[in-house]
Amino acid sequence: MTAATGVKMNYSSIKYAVADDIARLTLSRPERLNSFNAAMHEETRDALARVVIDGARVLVLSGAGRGFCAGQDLGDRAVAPGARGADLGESIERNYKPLVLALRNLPMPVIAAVNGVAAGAGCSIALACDIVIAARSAAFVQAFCRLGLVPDGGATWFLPRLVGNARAIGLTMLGDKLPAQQAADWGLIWRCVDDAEFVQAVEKLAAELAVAPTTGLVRTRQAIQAAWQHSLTEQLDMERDFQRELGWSSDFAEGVAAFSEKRPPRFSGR
Ligand code: T3D
Repeated sequence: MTAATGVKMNYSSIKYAVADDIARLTLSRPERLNSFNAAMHEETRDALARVVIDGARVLVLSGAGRGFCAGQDLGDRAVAPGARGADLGESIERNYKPLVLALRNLPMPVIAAVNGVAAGAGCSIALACDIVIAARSAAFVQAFCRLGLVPDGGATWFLPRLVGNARAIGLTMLGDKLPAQQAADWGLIWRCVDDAEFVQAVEKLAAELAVAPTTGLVRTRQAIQAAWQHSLTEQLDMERDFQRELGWSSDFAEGVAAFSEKRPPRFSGR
Protein backbone atom coordinates (compact mmCIF):
# COMPACT_ATOMS: atom_id res chain seq x y z
CA MET A 1 0.00 0.00 0.00
CA THR A 2 1.50 3.34 -1.00
CA ALA A 3 0.36 6.65 0.47
CA ALA A 4 -2.27 8.20 -1.78
CA THR A 5 -2.15 11.85 -2.70
CA GLY A 6 -3.82 13.82 -5.43
CA VAL A 7 -5.69 11.28 -7.61
CA LYS A 8 -8.73 12.70 -9.40
CA MET A 9 -10.82 11.12 -12.16
CA ASN A 10 -13.05 12.74 -14.74
CA TYR A 11 -16.33 10.87 -14.56
CA SER A 12 -19.71 12.26 -15.60
CA SER A 13 -22.08 10.72 -13.02
CA ILE A 14 -19.82 10.46 -10.01
CA LYS A 15 -16.95 12.41 -8.49
CA TYR A 16 -13.93 10.44 -7.40
CA ALA A 17 -10.74 11.70 -5.79
CA VAL A 18 -8.10 10.36 -3.45
CA ALA A 19 -6.08 12.59 -1.15
CA ASP A 20 -4.24 11.90 2.09
CA ASP A 21 -5.14 8.19 1.88
CA ILE A 22 -8.87 9.05 1.81
CA ALA A 23 -10.89 8.11 -1.30
CA ARG A 24 -14.07 10.09 -1.83
CA LEU A 25 -16.71 8.74 -4.17
CA THR A 26 -19.67 11.08 -4.57
CA LEU A 27 -22.73 9.97 -6.55
CA SER A 28 -23.45 12.98 -8.67
CA ARG A 29 -26.77 13.23 -10.48
CA PRO A 30 -28.33 15.63 -7.98
CA GLU A 31 -31.30 16.51 -10.22
CA ARG A 32 -32.36 12.82 -9.96
CA LEU A 33 -31.36 12.50 -6.30
CA ASN A 34 -28.29 10.56 -7.47
CA SER A 35 -30.34 7.61 -8.68
CA PHE A 36 -28.41 5.01 -10.63
CA ASN A 37 -28.43 4.88 -14.42
CA ALA A 38 -26.17 2.70 -16.55
CA ALA A 39 -23.38 5.31 -16.70
CA MET A 40 -23.32 5.73 -12.94
CA HIS A 41 -23.11 1.98 -12.44
CA GLU A 42 -20.24 1.73 -14.88
CA GLU A 43 -18.31 4.63 -13.37
CA THR A 44 -18.88 3.44 -9.80
CA ARG A 45 -17.62 -0.03 -10.76
CA ASP A 46 -14.55 1.53 -12.31
CA ALA A 47 -13.86 3.75 -9.29
CA LEU A 48 -14.28 0.91 -6.80
CA ALA A 49 -11.78 -1.14 -8.79
CA ARG A 50 -9.31 1.77 -8.53
CA VAL A 51 -9.54 2.50 -4.82
CA VAL A 52 -6.99 -0.07 -3.74
CA ILE A 53 -4.61 0.68 -6.63
CA ASP A 54 -4.82 4.36 -5.72
CA GLY A 55 -3.54 3.49 -2.25
CA ALA A 56 -6.54 4.68 -0.24
CA ARG A 57 -6.99 3.43 3.32
CA VAL A 58 -10.60 4.52 3.72
CA LEU A 59 -13.47 5.18 1.30
CA VAL A 60 -16.14 7.80 1.88
CA LEU A 61 -19.30 7.27 -0.19
CA SER A 62 -21.65 10.23 -0.37
CA GLY A 63 -24.15 12.01 -2.61
CA ALA A 64 -24.10 15.40 -4.32
CA GLY A 65 -26.81 17.96 -3.57
CA ARG A 66 -29.70 17.28 -1.24
CA GLY A 67 -29.93 13.49 -1.60
CA PHE A 68 -27.65 10.52 -0.95
CA CYS A 69 -29.13 8.12 -3.54
CA ALA A 70 -32.69 7.33 -4.67
CA GLY A 71 -31.84 3.84 -5.97
CA GLN A 72 -32.54 2.88 -9.54
CA ASP A 73 -33.35 5.71 -11.97
CA LEU A 74 -37.01 5.02 -12.66
CA GLY A 75 -36.80 7.12 -15.83
CA ASP A 76 -35.10 4.07 -17.33
CA ARG A 77 -37.87 1.73 -16.21
CA ALA A 78 -40.98 3.04 -17.96
CA VAL A 79 -42.96 0.20 -19.54
CA ALA A 80 -45.01 0.97 -22.67
CA PRO A 81 -48.54 -0.47 -22.63
CA GLY A 82 -48.44 -4.10 -23.72
CA ALA A 83 -44.64 -4.15 -23.79
CA ARG A 84 -42.41 -6.35 -21.66
CA GLY A 85 -40.27 -4.28 -19.25
CA ALA A 86 -36.57 -4.55 -18.54
CA ASP A 87 -35.22 -7.75 -16.97
CA LEU A 88 -34.72 -6.51 -13.41
CA GLY A 89 -33.05 -9.77 -12.41
CA GLU A 90 -30.40 -9.10 -15.03
CA SER A 91 -29.97 -5.57 -13.71
CA ILE A 92 -29.42 -6.86 -10.20
CA GLU A 93 -27.01 -9.56 -11.30
CA ARG A 94 -25.03 -7.12 -13.43
CA ASN A 95 -25.17 -3.99 -11.29
CA TYR A 96 -26.49 -4.06 -7.75
CA LYS A 97 -25.17 -7.40 -6.56
CA PRO A 98 -21.55 -6.68 -7.61
CA LEU A 99 -21.82 -3.15 -6.19
CA VAL A 100 -22.99 -4.29 -2.76
CA LEU A 101 -20.40 -7.07 -2.65
CA ALA A 102 -17.63 -4.71 -3.77
CA LEU A 103 -18.45 -2.26 -0.97
CA ARG A 104 -18.75 -5.08 1.53
CA ASN A 105 -15.40 -6.62 0.59
CA LEU A 106 -13.14 -3.62 0.00
CA PRO A 107 -9.88 -4.09 1.89
CA MET A 108 -10.38 -0.85 3.81
CA PRO A 109 -13.14 0.63 5.98
CA VAL A 110 -16.01 2.19 4.04
CA ILE A 111 -18.03 5.12 5.36
CA ALA A 112 -21.49 5.93 4.01
CA ALA A 113 -21.87 9.66 4.55
CA VAL A 114 -25.63 9.93 4.12
CA ASN A 115 -26.15 13.62 3.40
CA GLY A 116 -29.82 13.28 2.41
CA VAL A 117 -32.50 10.79 1.52
CA ALA A 118 -31.36 7.19 0.85
CA ALA A 119 -34.16 5.33 -0.93
CA GLY A 120 -34.57 1.93 -2.55
CA ALA A 121 -31.23 0.44 -3.51
CA GLY A 122 -29.68 3.72 -2.33
CA CYS A 123 -30.56 2.69 1.21
CA SER A 124 -29.15 -0.81 0.65
CA ILE A 125 -25.90 0.63 -0.65
CA ALA A 126 -25.54 2.76 2.48
CA LEU A 127 -26.20 -0.26 4.69
CA ALA A 128 -23.54 -2.26 2.84
CA CYS A 129 -20.91 0.17 4.14
CA ASP A 130 -19.08 -0.36 7.43
CA ILE A 131 -20.04 2.85 9.17
CA VAL A 132 -23.14 4.84 8.27
CA ILE A 133 -23.20 8.42 9.46
CA ALA A 134 -26.19 10.54 8.48
CA ALA A 135 -27.13 14.19 8.57
CA ARG A 136 -30.15 14.86 10.76
CA SER A 137 -32.22 15.92 7.72
CA ALA A 138 -31.53 12.60 5.96
CA ALA A 139 -33.98 9.71 5.87
CA PHE A 140 -34.02 6.05 4.86
CA VAL A 141 -36.83 4.80 2.64
CA GLN A 142 -37.66 1.25 1.60
CA ALA A 143 -39.36 2.54 -1.54
CA PHE A 144 -39.70 -0.86 -3.23
CA CYS A 145 -43.22 -1.64 -1.96
CA ARG A 146 -44.53 1.45 -3.76
CA LEU A 147 -43.40 -0.16 -7.03
CA GLY A 148 -44.58 -3.68 -6.32
CA LEU A 149 -40.99 -4.88 -5.94
CA VAL A 150 -39.12 -6.81 -3.29
CA PRO A 151 -36.40 -4.88 -1.39
CA ASP A 152 -33.08 -5.51 -3.10
CA GLY A 153 -29.41 -4.62 -2.87
CA GLY A 154 -29.30 -6.85 0.23
CA ALA A 155 -32.02 -4.91 2.10
CA THR A 156 -33.80 -8.13 3.14
CA TRP A 157 -30.48 -9.37 4.55
CA PHE A 158 -29.33 -6.17 6.26
CA LEU A 159 -32.60 -4.99 7.78
CA PRO A 160 -33.59 -7.95 9.98
CA ARG A 161 -30.01 -8.25 11.21
CA LEU A 162 -29.79 -4.57 12.07
CA VAL A 163 -33.25 -3.73 13.39
CA GLY A 164 -35.03 -7.09 13.87
CA ASN A 165 -37.91 -8.66 11.97
CA ALA A 166 -40.74 -6.46 13.22
CA ARG A 167 -39.08 -3.21 12.15
CA ALA A 168 -37.72 -4.77 8.94
CA ILE A 169 -41.23 -5.84 7.93
CA GLY A 170 -42.80 -2.52 8.93
CA LEU A 171 -40.22 -0.51 7.00
CA THR A 172 -40.40 -2.64 3.87
CA MET A 173 -44.18 -3.18 3.72
CA LEU A 174 -45.11 0.42 4.47
CA GLY A 175 -42.24 2.28 2.78
CA ASP A 176 -42.39 5.19 5.23
CA LYS A 177 -39.44 7.58 5.56
CA LEU A 178 -37.33 6.65 8.58
CA PRO A 179 -35.68 9.85 9.86
CA ALA A 180 -31.93 9.66 10.48
CA GLN A 181 -32.23 10.10 14.24
CA GLN A 182 -34.69 7.22 14.50
CA ALA A 183 -32.46 5.11 12.27
CA ALA A 184 -29.64 5.71 14.74
CA ASP A 185 -31.91 5.02 17.73
CA TRP A 186 -32.96 1.72 16.12
CA GLY A 187 -29.37 0.67 15.40
CA LEU A 188 -29.79 0.83 11.62
CA ILE A 189 -26.89 3.27 11.37
CA TRP A 190 -23.91 4.30 13.49
CA ARG A 191 -24.67 7.99 14.09
CA CYS A 192 -26.90 10.92 13.22
CA VAL A 193 -25.35 14.38 13.47
CA ASP A 194 -26.73 17.87 13.03
CA ASP A 195 -26.60 19.09 9.44
CA ALA A 196 -24.28 21.96 10.38
CA GLU A 197 -21.74 19.49 11.82
CA PHE A 198 -22.13 16.76 9.22
CA VAL A 199 -19.22 17.56 6.87
CA GLN A 200 -16.82 18.08 9.75
CA ALA A 201 -17.94 14.87 11.47
CA VAL A 202 -17.41 12.87 8.26
CA GLU A 203 -13.96 14.40 7.73
CA LYS A 204 -12.94 13.60 11.30
CA LEU A 205 -14.12 10.01 10.97
CA ALA A 206 -12.35 9.56 7.61
CA ALA A 207 -9.11 11.06 8.93
CA GLU A 208 -9.23 8.75 11.95
CA LEU A 209 -9.76 5.63 9.82
CA ALA A 210 -7.09 6.68 7.28
CA VAL A 211 -4.40 6.25 9.95
CA ALA A 212 -5.94 3.17 11.59
CA PRO A 213 -4.52 -0.38 11.33
CA THR A 214 -6.35 -1.14 8.07
CA THR A 215 -5.79 -4.88 7.88
CA GLY A 216 -6.90 -5.31 11.49
CA LEU A 217 -10.10 -3.39 10.75
CA VAL A 218 -10.80 -5.45 7.63
CA ARG A 219 -10.33 -8.71 9.57
CA THR A 220 -12.64 -7.28 12.27
CA ARG A 221 -15.34 -6.67 9.64
CA GLN A 222 -14.86 -10.19 8.25
CA ALA A 223 -15.16 -11.74 11.71
CA ILE A 224 -18.29 -9.78 12.59
CA GLN A 225 -19.93 -10.66 9.27
CA ALA A 226 -19.02 -14.33 9.65
CA ALA A 227 -20.47 -14.46 13.18
CA TRP A 228 -24.01 -14.58 11.73
CA GLN A 229 -23.29 -17.99 10.22
CA HIS A 230 -20.85 -19.42 12.78
CA SER A 231 -21.16 -21.42 15.96
CA LEU A 232 -19.22 -19.99 18.91
CA THR A 233 -16.51 -22.59 18.34
CA GLU A 234 -16.18 -21.64 14.68
CA GLN A 235 -16.03 -17.98 15.61
CA LEU A 236 -13.33 -18.59 18.22
CA ASP A 237 -11.36 -20.45 15.57
CA MET A 238 -11.69 -17.56 13.16
CA GLU A 239 -10.57 -15.06 15.80
CA ARG A 240 -7.57 -17.30 16.56
CA ASP A 241 -6.55 -17.46 12.90
CA PHE A 242 -6.93 -13.72 12.35
CA GLN A 243 -5.08 -12.97 15.57
CA ARG A 244 -2.22 -15.22 14.52
CA GLU A 245 -1.94 -13.33 11.22
CA LEU A 246 -2.25 -9.90 12.84
CA GLY A 247 0.15 -10.78 15.65
CA TRP A 248 2.85 -11.00 12.97
CA SER A 249 1.88 -7.68 11.35
CA SER A 250 3.87 -4.43 11.35
CA ASP A 251 0.87 -2.65 12.83
CA PHE A 252 0.81 -4.89 15.89
CA ALA A 253 4.54 -4.32 16.46
CA GLU A 254 3.97 -0.59 16.08
CA GLY A 255 0.94 -0.62 18.38
CA VAL A 256 2.84 -2.34 21.15
CA ALA A 257 5.89 -0.09 20.68
CA ALA A 258 3.73 3.03 20.75
CA PHE A 259 2.00 1.83 23.90
CA SER A 260 5.26 1.24 25.76
CA GLU A 261 6.77 4.51 24.52
CA LYS A 262 3.58 6.38 25.50
CA ARG A 263 3.14 7.95 22.05
CA PRO A 264 0.44 7.75 19.35
CA PRO A 265 0.95 4.79 16.98
CA ARG A 266 1.96 5.35 13.35
CA PHE A 267 0.16 2.47 11.62
CA SER A 268 1.08 1.60 8.03
CA GLY A 269 -2.14 -0.37 7.49
CA ARG A 270 -0.21 -3.65 7.12
O1 T3D B 1 -34.65 -1.63 -11.79
C1 T3D B 1 -33.73 -2.33 -11.40
O2 T3D B 1 -32.63 -2.33 -11.98
C2 T3D B 1 -33.93 -3.20 -10.20
C3 T3D B 1 -33.40 -2.54 -9.02
C4 T3D B 1 -34.13 -1.67 -8.33
C5 T3D B 1 -33.53 -0.94 -7.20
C6 T3D B 1 -34.34 0.22 -6.71
O3 T3D B 1 -33.73 1.10 -6.16
S1 T3D B 1 -36.03 0.26 -6.95
C7 T3D B 1 -36.47 1.73 -6.07
C8 T3D B 1 -36.26 2.97 -6.91
N1 T3D B 1 -36.35 4.19 -6.13
C9 T3D B 1 -37.51 4.70 -5.70
O4 T3D B 1 -38.58 4.14 -5.88
C10 T3D B 1 -37.44 6.04 -5.04
C11 T3D B 1 -38.20 7.06 -5.86
N2 T3D B 1 -38.10 8.37 -5.26
C12 T3D B 1 -38.86 8.76 -4.21
O5 T3D B 1 -39.66 8.01 -3.70
C13 T3D B 1 -38.67 10.14 -3.74
O6 T3D B 1 -38.04 10.89 -4.75
C14 T3D B 1 -37.79 10.23 -2.45
C15 T3D B 1 -38.59 9.65 -1.28
C16 T3D B 1 -36.48 9.49 -2.62
C17 T3D B 1 -37.48 11.72 -2.16
O7 T3D B 1 -38.67 12.48 -2.19
P1 T3D B 1 -38.57 14.07 -2.29
O8 T3D B 1 -39.97 14.58 -2.17
O9 T3D B 1 -37.55 14.57 -1.35
O10 T3D B 1 -37.98 14.36 -3.76
P2 T3D B 1 -38.75 14.26 -5.16
O11 T3D B 1 -39.39 15.56 -5.47
O12 T3D B 1 -39.61 13.06 -5.21
O13 T3D B 1 -37.51 13.99 -6.16
C18 T3D B 1 -36.70 15.07 -6.63
C19 T3D B 1 -36.43 14.81 -8.10
O14 T3D B 1 -35.69 13.59 -8.21
C20 T3D B 1 -37.73 14.60 -8.89
O15 T3D B 1 -37.51 15.10 -10.18
P3 T3D B 1 -38.29 16.44 -10.68
O16 T3D B 1 -39.74 16.19 -10.50
O17 T3D B 1 -37.76 17.53 -9.77
O18 T3D B 1 -37.86 16.59 -12.10
C21 T3D B 1 -37.84 13.10 -8.95
O19 T3D B 1 -38.57 12.65 -10.03
C22 T3D B 1 -36.39 12.70 -9.06
N3 T3D B 1 -36.19 11.32 -8.56
C23 T3D B 1 -36.23 10.89 -7.31
N4 T3D B 1 -36.01 9.58 -7.25
C24 T3D B 1 -35.83 9.18 -8.52
C25 T3D B 1 -35.93 10.30 -9.37
N5 T3D B 1 -35.82 10.20 -10.70
C26 T3D B 1 -35.57 8.98 -11.20
N6 T3D B 1 -35.44 7.87 -10.44
C27 T3D B 1 -35.57 7.92 -9.12
N7 T3D B 1 -35.40 6.82 -8.37
